[in-house]
Amino acid sequence: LAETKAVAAAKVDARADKNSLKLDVNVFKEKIVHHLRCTIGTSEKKASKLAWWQALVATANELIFDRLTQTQYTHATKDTRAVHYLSAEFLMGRLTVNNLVSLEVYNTAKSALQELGIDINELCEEETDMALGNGGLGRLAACFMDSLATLAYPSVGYGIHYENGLFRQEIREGRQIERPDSWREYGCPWEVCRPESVQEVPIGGFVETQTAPDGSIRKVWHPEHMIKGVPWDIPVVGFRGASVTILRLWESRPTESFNWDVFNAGGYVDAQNEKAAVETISKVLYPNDSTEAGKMLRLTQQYFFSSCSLRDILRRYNRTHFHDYGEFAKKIAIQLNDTHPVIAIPELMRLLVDEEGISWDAAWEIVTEVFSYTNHTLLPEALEKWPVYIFEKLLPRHLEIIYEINYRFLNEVVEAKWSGDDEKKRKLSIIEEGPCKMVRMANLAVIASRKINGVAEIHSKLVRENLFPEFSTLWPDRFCNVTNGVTPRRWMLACNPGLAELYNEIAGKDWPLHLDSCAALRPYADDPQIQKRFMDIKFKNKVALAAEIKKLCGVEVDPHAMFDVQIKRLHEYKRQHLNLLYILHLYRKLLADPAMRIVPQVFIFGAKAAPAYTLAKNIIYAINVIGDKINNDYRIRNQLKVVFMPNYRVSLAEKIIPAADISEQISTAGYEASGTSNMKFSMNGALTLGTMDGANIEIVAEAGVENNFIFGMSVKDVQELKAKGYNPWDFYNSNQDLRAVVDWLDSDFFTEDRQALASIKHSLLEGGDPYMVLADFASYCAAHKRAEEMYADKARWAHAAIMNSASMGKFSSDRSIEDYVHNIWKLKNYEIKDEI
Ligand code: F58
Repeated sequence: LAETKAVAAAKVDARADKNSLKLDVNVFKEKIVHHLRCTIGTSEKKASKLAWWQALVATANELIFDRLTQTQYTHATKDTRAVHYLSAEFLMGRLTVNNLVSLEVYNTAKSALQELGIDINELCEEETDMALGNGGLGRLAACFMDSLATLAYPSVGYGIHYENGLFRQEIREGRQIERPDSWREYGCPWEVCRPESVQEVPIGGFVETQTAPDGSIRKVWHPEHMIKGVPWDIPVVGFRGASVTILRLWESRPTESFNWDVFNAGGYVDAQNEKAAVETISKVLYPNDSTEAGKMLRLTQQYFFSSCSLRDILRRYNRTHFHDYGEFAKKIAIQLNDTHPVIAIPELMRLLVDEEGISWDAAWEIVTEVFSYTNHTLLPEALEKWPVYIFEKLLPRHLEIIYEINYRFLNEVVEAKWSGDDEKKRKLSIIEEGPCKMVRMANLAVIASRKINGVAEIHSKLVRENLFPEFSTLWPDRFCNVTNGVTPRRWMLACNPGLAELYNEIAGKDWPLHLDSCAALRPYADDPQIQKRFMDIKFKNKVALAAEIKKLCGVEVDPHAMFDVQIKRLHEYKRQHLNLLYILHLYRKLLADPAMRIVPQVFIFGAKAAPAYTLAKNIIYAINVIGDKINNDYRIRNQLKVVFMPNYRVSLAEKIIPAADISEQISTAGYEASGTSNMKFSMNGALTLGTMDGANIEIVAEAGVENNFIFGMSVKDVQELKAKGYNPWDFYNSNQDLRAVVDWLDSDFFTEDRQALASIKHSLLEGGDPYMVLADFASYCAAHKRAEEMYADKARWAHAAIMNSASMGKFSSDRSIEDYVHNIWKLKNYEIKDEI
């Protein structure tokens, strides 16, 4: 009894301690100083900013780990059904501000630091972004983790613990230079290594067919190597501490036994080589969707993290179900984020059939209940295919399993539907025949998944009708849509405190949990006072961005000018070069008529190009040299500025988006699956200048097409023009303005490296203009003109900005997650009590 009382008393103490840490500035201050001394091992006098930041994180971690334990306790005792989100990318960005805001201690921490003479903003700048992703796909996964934690759904994110995230971009003489991004060179204080959950994964070797005396056949894989997977856990804090979810990232290491054998045999150097080879697996994130290089390594990465994750899932399941797989599909949902983790499908078959001794049919039933697949692109070159010969080398048993899945599918399913139709079989087969036989990962995903979703209405329709028409005839109920969303905690509350305060007043403080409630601002869209308040917030954000531009680019911009922003991966389909052609067009008009006065405009770009994507790099170069020329041309009287902000990443987006007036979303219709920055911009009161593509369509349906600037061909127009035969020369020859700017690229007006800019012209004409830039040019110019006119009418602009911001309820990632939960994952959430 005495002991129980002591334990109870300790619990009460712990709770009181936590609460005071949340509420009391002095306690927070003491904790930071305590961690500075006892966790980081320095003193107030000596501490660097980095050390103070680490001490701040250690203080926050006290609250986070406590909540994590409570979450895990609740889920374990209730034996919950959980979703496992497998993604090769999680673009988490920085965590400090978000975690402090979610824990509701941001203001306490700020005051505590202030009393210690430290500015919290400066400390937060110490944190390196976790750039473990390329763009939208990786950032979506990060937003989903935030929503899963906030909505308290049992869930785990699984990915790769890349040593180097996406490269750091430097701009030298206008050109992109890639530098390594070692985001955790000195450790990352948010992550925890979990040696107790290490996994070992076999790879390579050969498969032996054993025949038992009764004639039955058994397959035995003799792998060549074992790879150790070491898990690193990053806790993801739900808003107001609703729950804490884990993002588990796998790091590859050599197994001790292998190294030891080689070492004993006298092969120290060989052992080191082996170590290096294995460590390479989690070394770098692939930014490349345009070359063949590194294919082996990339497939190895995908298999490595998928296998580690499945083993982890099985281990946890078997703790309570003791290898009885009858409940497996009831407890486990696995979401495949694009085709990158699709190798998990044959791997789960292999684990169940070869290692757990389950029959093929029973295993297939489980697999097809558990997996679902999200498609993020229709671009044929981005649909992954792996050469069969690579599979033979790395994953010989998986290849056999894939053949078996394919055989059964073609002979049972396709044959039943389209008897004798070899053409259908050829098209639907997982294996593509040809000089180099390939494994089509998307076909494998569709054949094995319970649900297949696109990421915006129009995209899901195109997935059904254009990408997988036969599959959707076979299994119409498998196909569905889940429109993307973004977390309002990061993309409004944390990055735009001025706007957050306005919504607190108008919509109440729960708006970050119920974004629909922001609609309360709509009735005020024409109220002069609210308009002024809204636009003052925007102006303040623009002043801050102007300072950042000065710091990073050395260019002076006027915050009164219209800030026109395009930030996203650099790709021809996203058409940064269409934007550039318009800038050239404006510049030309200004030069032609020195008396001309336009709405002053600042064009802001941020983009990384895949290192091997030459044309994309040339577009970056063109933006920089053209910008340089324009920014220094006194003749145009500062009416036009062009800046390329280097090293675009999540933390930079957080500074740019709240300051934007115009959001450029100008992909060729049918190519941008959804887009997610379009949602972030609208939430923060920017107007979309965009095509009817991806989620733009749904955004303007919510915010009003009259409050945005839609232009260009629709998906149908694009299809029709393509069918008719698109000839860019027709547009070039018939539009003088267009011809002038395209020709300007092929001159030495902007640079001596004429070739670089001329390559853009070349792709638009001789190259056939694959993304129909020229076809949309005139309509794009007209949309710009409408935007400039509206910007000159302050009240009309403020109305549109407010209507956009206040109408984005649908695009909270909480809504996306609820859609996944109800239509795909079928989960229940649980209140996490503060009880242990
Ligand atoms: C993006 N895909 C889509 N891929 O382009 C975008 O429309 C969508 O909103 C977003 O996914 C989320 O659904 C994307 O970001 C990549 O980054 C590739 C990953 C593999 C290497 C090449 C880039």
